[in-house]
Amino acid sequence: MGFSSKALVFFLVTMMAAASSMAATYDVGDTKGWTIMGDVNYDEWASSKTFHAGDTLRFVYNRDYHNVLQVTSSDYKSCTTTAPLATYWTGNDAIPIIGDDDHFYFICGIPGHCEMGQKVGIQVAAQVPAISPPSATPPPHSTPSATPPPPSTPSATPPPPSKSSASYLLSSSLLVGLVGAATYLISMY
Ligand SMILES: [Cu+2]
Repeated sequence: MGFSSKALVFFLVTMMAAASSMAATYDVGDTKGWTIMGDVNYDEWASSKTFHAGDTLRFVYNRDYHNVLQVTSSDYKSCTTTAPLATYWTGNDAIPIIGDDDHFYFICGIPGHCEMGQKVGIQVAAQVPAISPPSATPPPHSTPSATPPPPSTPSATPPPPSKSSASYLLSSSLLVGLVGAATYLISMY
């Protein structure tokens, strides 16, 4: 059991590290997309996700009716469309999230849309807690993982245990043999 639980922990840690390093793509508004229809609450949508640097935000919309402006925090709040940091208008904009522990703000530049709620603020999670364990720990981890092998070798001992029980049987039969021999020798006298 010791081995399997250790193996399970190792497996989970590996999977978590792999998962945390895996980039994700988030469709803004999910299936509803980037729109003023359906009263989509983009704040709610954003707060339901955890964004990491390396992930991708995808805005899917009808380019005839909407666009995407990346704006400052204050322009996001005031729905100011005149000084965007970046502008996207393809109708299927994949925007890579770069920088961790940061905020990114997007609004629709079509008059009135931002005011109607077509705006989303993205908080990128700090990588320190998420990534420093995987990246910084790997060295320590790889060392511990070098240590696990020894445990895994002892755990390869499960077979040995069965052998040790066999050797126990062996030694006990040997003991019986010795006792028998001793008895024989004693009887010789
Ligand atoms: Cu719009």
